[in-house]
Amino acid sequence: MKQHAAKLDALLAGAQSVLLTGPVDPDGDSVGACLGLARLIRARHGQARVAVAGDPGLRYSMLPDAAGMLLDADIVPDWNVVIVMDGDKSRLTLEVDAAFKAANKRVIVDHHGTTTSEGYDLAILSPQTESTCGMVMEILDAWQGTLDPDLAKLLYAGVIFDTGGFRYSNTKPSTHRMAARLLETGIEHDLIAVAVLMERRAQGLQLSARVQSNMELHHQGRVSCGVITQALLQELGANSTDVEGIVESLLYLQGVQVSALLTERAPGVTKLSFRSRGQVDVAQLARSLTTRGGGHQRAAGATLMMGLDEGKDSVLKALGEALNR
Ligand SMILES: [Mn+2]
Repeated sequence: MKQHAAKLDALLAGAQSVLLTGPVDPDGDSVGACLGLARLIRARHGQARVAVAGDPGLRYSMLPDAAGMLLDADIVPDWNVVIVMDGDKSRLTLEVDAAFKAANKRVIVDHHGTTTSEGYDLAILSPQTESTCGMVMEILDAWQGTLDPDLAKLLYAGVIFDTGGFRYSNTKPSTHRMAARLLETGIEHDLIAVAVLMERRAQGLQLSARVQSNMELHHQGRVSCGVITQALLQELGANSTDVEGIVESLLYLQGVQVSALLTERAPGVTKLSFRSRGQVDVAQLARSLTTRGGGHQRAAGATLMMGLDEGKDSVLKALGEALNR
């Protein structure tokens, strides 16, 4: 990481403007990593205008600096450097993608195994790190920056999101060592855990109940599948943040190896989320369905340019083949 951090430092020297961004529908790790690295860059490259693109939603609005994030409508393609974090450029929103393409320098900082360095001036990739926030911690150390409580809150949000509160297989001794350093700054970590992992809107609980009661089991009970239509979202007054956590709730059923959740985005556009217990590499599976897919071995997603029924058929077919391999 030291060499990469030095390269990033050199690339940022003299930059007038830096835009950091995660993928569409940013999660706790991408919000924490973007806001965290933005703080480091502001402290080190004071000449630059630094901003983070994305909608923090209700869940992350309590994090430091979240109120200053730029919504898509406010993004003009006039940034010297665009840094994509925690998900590759295929998952940018239209407005951010325009800024990315217009930038002088393009950077990726990511831990997703399906992300490649192609199309970037600098690629900092670390699939072995549990979270992109863990990578920001390494950049902090390489730059000999200061870990203050606000930065610690941001990085803690990311590390607990991506490890499911230190429960997933990606949790390592280094993850706990990082968490210990974050807690030593005196942050109220329990409040971050409630906001990031536990609290939800009533609409989200109702949505979860409806998806669970209509869940289907396939392939001898090894696959659970849930479906969310636009009509259901409208009926409950639910939005995309209310969908968080539902695909996990379908995974830990006895016998289930993979859970799949299909959400209707628009007519002919379906968002797919996968979770796996490890037997099936769902990042590869998502990528095999579309180039707009990828993620981690046990947590992945894709945008399918097809309706819900067609999407479900192709997902179940691919899962059947993967399970019988
Ligand atoms: Mn991540």
